[in-house]
Amino acid sequence: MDYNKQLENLALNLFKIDAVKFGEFTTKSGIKTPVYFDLRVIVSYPVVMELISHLLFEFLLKTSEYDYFCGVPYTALPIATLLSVEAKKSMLMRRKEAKSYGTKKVIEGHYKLNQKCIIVEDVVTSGSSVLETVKDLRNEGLIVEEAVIILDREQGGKQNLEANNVSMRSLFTMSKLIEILVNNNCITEQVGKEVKSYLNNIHAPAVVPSVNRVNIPFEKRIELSTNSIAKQLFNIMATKKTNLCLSVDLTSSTKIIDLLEKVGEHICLVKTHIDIIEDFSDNFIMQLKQLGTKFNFLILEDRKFADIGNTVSLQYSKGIYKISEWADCVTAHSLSGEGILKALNTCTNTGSKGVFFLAEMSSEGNLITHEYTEATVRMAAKYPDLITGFVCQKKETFSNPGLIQLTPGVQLDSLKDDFGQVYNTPEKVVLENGADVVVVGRGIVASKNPEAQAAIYKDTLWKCYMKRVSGKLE
Ligand code: S5P
Repeated sequence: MDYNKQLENLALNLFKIDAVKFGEFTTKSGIKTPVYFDLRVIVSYPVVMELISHLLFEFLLKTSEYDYFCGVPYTALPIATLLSVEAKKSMLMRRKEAKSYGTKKVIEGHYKLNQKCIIVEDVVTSGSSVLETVKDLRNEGLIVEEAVIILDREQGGKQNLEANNVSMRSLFTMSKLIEILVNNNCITEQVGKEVKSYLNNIHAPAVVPSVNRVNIPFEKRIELSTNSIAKQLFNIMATKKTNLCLSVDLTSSTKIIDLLEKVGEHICLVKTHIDIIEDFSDNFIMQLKQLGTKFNFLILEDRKFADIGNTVSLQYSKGIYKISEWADCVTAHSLSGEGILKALNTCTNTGSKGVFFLAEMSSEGNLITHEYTEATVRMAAKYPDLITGFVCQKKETFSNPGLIQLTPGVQLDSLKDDFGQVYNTPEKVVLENGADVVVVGRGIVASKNPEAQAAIYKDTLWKCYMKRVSGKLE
């Protein structure tokens, strides 16, 4: 039987067993609704349970890659169990309340860090129940990026989940279910119309993205990273106790090397704009790499790739600079699409590489919109081995604790430059805005005593970070 026929069969069964009802009800999110879906009853109907799990497996899960299922308690638990048996994949169980004795575990079952868990849920209205489960699983170091649902009420839940980096697929949307029930004379056209107009008018409130990555110490985030440069950078930060990235925006290679000799001990990362250097040479690269080894910092070439993939692959590996041969990581825009990441990914056969993807910018009047930022974060999720983190300004931008937030536009005092750069203080970017690595350029480079200034930035930023992870925020 084809998908639509089987779906119709399920819809009629659900109606027959009173799992979908029409009248006046209030949902868990406090929304009044003329239609109510109550799947708790399915435990009394094994044939319906089997049909649901079979459809979820056949049509939504067959091509996915994952290690575990976790049902949102309680209604989805039997479905997750059946799926687990059908797919021969383990299941995890989330407790609603942690045990007050013994292990105090929230997640039951055996699991390993960085393995993928798929969420199973019956109905999504706002997505908040799914997100509670996602949060607990992520706190345990599991990767949660997908949810499969029986019914999407189409009231904003899908968008709320996407804002938290969870993509959602469902067997039915509410409109599809209503259409089937009207076509089969289970409900009148009038009831169908009422439900449709209700769906158009009532939306679930937006759910604030979970932001707990900012409370996890760098050393714990090493294990949560899937990109080797992010792992190295977290490690350097934790051991050197610095989250300062120096942007060496100088045009003379000798000046850059002299400066790094002085400040190398204070930084975890150096950020270059290789094309502004007037006396570039291979010798400069050699010296830069030697300093990186001597002081234990990584090199980020801020090339901000933005062209089509083929051009980017040439810009990355050819020309005078041959960036791919020496930069540990690079910056790239998402503007021209996924081709950029594909290109950078294929050129990374020379060892471990990383990309900081530009999701937001610090400059006044930049054209990046909220939608652009969200789409950038979603695009990055497809390249877990390549992406080191995001260049961004806000902690809400992404939630994956294995990725690094790199935030530029920081100075101790000045507010703006003459060309629209907007500065925030170290306190603001680390404590309020969630910056992990903080980029400082002219705040150090243009000061009278860069060495002393770098030490001040390093100490100030590290104190803010320590305060943030200690949880003692006012
Ligand atoms: O949004 C951004 C992204 C970047 S990478 N805003 C930025 O300022 N940058 C870079 O950070 C910019 O190219 C420059 O190299 C550095 C900030 O330098 P500063 O002198 O203003 O601290």
